[in-house]
Amino acid sequence: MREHLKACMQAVLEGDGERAEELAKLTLERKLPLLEVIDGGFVAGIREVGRLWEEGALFLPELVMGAEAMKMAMGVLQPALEASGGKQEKAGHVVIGTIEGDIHDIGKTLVATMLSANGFGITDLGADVPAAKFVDEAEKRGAGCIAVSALLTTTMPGQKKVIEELRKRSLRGKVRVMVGGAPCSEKWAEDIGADGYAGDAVSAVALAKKFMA
Ligand code: B1M
Repeated sequence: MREHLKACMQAVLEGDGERAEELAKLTLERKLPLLEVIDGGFVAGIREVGRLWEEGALFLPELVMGAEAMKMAMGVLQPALEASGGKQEKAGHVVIGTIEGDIHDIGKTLVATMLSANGFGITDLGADVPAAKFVDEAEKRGAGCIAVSALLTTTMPGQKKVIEELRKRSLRGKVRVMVGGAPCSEKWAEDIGADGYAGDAVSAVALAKKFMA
């Protein structure tokens, strides 16, 4: 298992999409624990890419190639991860997306997949989503929760706009707001008046369950 995790991490670090995809397929063939492989292998790889990029040891195209390799692996693993929850009663509906100005969607998609695997109905709006669009969709779907991802310090304030938009439409009491993404924190959630913060996909599921209880 350790060797497999190392290989997954390395494939992302090298921006080798074909190898990442091959390793993801091997993960399924060998019936290895999906979350452990995603977190300890592919996510570890993309975080290391980010660290090296910040240090100036990698260039932007290498960052993009690492992200592409990560996405190719996730393309193979997501259906299996989604199916791993089995058939469950719908736990409620969540509208999820990455806020306007921000195109980071890997973490958000992982959260959406995990929520879906745990019985939540999901409307995934993708990335670069205006605040009003989250609220439009929540209204349309009768969603109990809006989950807003932000990976950039410059786009985090957009999460607050979603809450303001809910207030404007007198929906704040009906829809819970969860925030997440690397620069967010419990304190940030409190500061902007969100209902909660989740640091990873597993805690996002726990928080959504708490909201819907
Ligand atoms: Co960008 N980028 N990037 N990038 N990138 C970061 C975020 C950065 C920290 C890198 C760095 O400097 N070390 C930095 C932000 C600095 C800051 O704001 N302080 C940065 C920057 C600066 C940029 C650009 C501005 C670079 C440039 O163009 N000069 C640019 C911005 C473009 C834009 O959005 N407008 C940019 C572009 C890109 C790529 C396109 C190349 C690519 C994204 C590809 C894609 O997503 N389709 C990319 C990547 C890959 C990264 C890093 C390396 C990895 C992000 C990732 O996918 N992590 C990242 C460094 C890092 O995070 N360490 C970085 C893996 C993922 C599984 O984790 O997203 O944290 P994460 O999600 C976790 C949790 O946070 C949580 O659960 C997930 C699973 O555990 N979570 C939620 C996430 N959303 C949640 C929502 C929830 C609950 C939990 O409910 C609402």
